[in-house]
Amino acid sequence: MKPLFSLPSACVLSLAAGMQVLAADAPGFQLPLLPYAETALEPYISAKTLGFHYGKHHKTYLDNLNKLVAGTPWAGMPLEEIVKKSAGAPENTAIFNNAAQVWNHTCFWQSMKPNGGGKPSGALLARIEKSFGSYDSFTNAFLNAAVSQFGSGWAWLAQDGDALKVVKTANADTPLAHGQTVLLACDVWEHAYYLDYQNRRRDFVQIFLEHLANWDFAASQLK
Ligand code: MN3
Repeated sequence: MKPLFSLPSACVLSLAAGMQVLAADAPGFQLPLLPYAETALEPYISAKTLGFHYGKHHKTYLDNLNKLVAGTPWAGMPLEEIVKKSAGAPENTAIFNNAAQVWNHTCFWQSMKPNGGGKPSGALLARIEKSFGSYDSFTNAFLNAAVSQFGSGWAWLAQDGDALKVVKTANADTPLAHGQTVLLACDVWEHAYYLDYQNRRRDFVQIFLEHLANWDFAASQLK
């Protein structure tokens, strides 16, 4: 499969820039391509899970968003701007939910790679150790956030000012709407893991950290 955006990895994200191109080139937003094959994350995430998650869940958010913004001033905006401008406004809840979920899932696909996970290195590790004390403290915080998110939501490694933080959000909410920069996203909605792990969310998130986390992506997002 082709990469998510046909750019060298150093400039892959800028999600905003990539999405802007997609918005300008098509009558609506288009589903970004997965950065790997649907089988690429096996045995940790099955092709069945990834196929449904990308081809049904992600695509449905995208289709809903395109229907909601068609013929409105939202239609010409970059995706990130829609997320930021619709956040917190009750009359824009449906637009926010679908726009944020399109953005969040694009981030999630980038946050994983085959043979990923384990301890990062270099500047990213130094920043993690500075903010959390140690890599183990970070993984504990990330696991706890992911497991304690009641119901559907997300666990994130985000940058807030100079500090790295572990953040959990409910439903479609995203650090992007709170002025934070996303370094790593983990979807903890049941559809992300139920076919492979049933109710064992902690096992899924542990596997995510040990075998899937794309630290190259996270490092590329550091400011
Ligand atoms: Mn999902």
